[in-house]
Amino acid sequence: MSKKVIKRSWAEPFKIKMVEPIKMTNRGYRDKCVKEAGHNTFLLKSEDVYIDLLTDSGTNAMSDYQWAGMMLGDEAYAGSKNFYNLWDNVKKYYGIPYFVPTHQGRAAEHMISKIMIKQGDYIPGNMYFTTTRLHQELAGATFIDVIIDEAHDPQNTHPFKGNIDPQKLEDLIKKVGAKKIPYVSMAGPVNMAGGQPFSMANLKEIYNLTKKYNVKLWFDATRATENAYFIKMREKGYANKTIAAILKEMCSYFDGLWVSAKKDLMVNIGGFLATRNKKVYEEARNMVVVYEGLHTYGGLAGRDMEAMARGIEEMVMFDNIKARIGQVEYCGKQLEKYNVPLVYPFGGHAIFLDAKKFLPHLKQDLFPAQSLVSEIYVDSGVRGMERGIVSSGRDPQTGKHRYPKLELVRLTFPRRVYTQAHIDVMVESVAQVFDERKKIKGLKMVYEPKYLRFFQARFKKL
Ligand code: PLI
Repeated sequence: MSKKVIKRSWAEPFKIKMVEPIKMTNRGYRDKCVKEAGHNTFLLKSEDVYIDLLTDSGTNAMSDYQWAGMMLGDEAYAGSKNFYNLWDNVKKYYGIPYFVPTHQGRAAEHMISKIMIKQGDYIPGNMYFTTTRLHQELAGATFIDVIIDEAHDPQNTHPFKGNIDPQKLEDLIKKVGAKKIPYVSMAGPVNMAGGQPFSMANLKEIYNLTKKYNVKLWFDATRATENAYFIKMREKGYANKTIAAILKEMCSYFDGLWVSAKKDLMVNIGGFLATRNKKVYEEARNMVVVYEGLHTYGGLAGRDMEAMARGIEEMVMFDNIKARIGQVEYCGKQLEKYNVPLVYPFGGHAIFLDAKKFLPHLKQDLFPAQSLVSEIYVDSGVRGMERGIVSSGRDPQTGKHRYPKLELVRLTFPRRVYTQAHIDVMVESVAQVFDERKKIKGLKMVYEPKYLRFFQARFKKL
């Protein structure tokens, strides 16, 4: 037998059974579309988008196994069989006993914030997420970012930029008192930091710290399998563990968790809350009937819950997650060839462009990331999302813009949807816009809604 190492390129662990045609448009048409959308990619019509990298939320391609499950929907108002299948898999894979389904992640965030938070409380977290922080603030809390400093530096290559700084957390507990902190909000990977994971060692340290002060620890487990993948690849002692085992170990340190099933679970709609605390469960189960629907469907159809139950089984398959993160990595490496400024290390769900470095001639008040994402759409029909000053919103106390250190464009990969050739086109377009970056003059905000302004704000070109 030859000892020569044979090269094998990376490829997806699936083949395509059904296709959805996409419309090809020209630059003049897209220029008109983006003006009508107020230079906000959330306001574009999907049919005017060529490659849609706005989000990986609910935009995934389900497997034949999931579609087959959709046909087994038990659409009973109460006690649907699919609810019990889903609950079984939540117990089996997340290891948490009590469970309430919701129509998506923010509904679970709303419930847990209302149940746990009192006016004047503080919620420490590893950087913010838009909907998570808003629900915490609406419930009366002040959010405090306790992520490690490295997370705010796009060039820093720390392998676990999602880690919580234990010193920052302990200082906060000592300053405001543990009674004012109903829970620590820990996400993994951290979306706004560039899809950056936390390490198991950090999680254990934070777990011990919260136990010392009798503070609860809650998990935004929306993309938890990506965090588990990074632990397997980067942390000593985990290389031979399965994604399922790492996920279970991660969850074992938390008092409860919420999930937007539209990500890891590879479905188009869904979410849930899971807790170890019977009292919290009873309250959530009661709240869900006010805001979502009965506690055995939480705003979902039976068929959606079946697709979620089956999605849980697929999300922990190593080849699936490896291909997903492999696609992000491939994209990053291609963009590097053109010297496009990026966030490092490459994240789990998206490639993030560093708009401050991309457009150094634009002050943050001129919305560099918003300008950049709008230009990329005009260039090629590729749709991304702003993750900078617009997403960050205004400080509820002062009413002034928050000025985040990270001013980014996110190009997000729906699971099992686009091919390497789509990525190549996107890379060529970003490289072209980078070449012509000096022409970009910035934007002025002309309409700003009260909450989560990035979804609906409108802009005009300067
Ligand atoms: O979009 P929802 O309501 O199902 O989930 C809210 C939500 C919670 N946590 C995290 C980490 C998210 O990423 C998240 C939603 N993310 C979206 C929509 C995104 O485009 O990243």
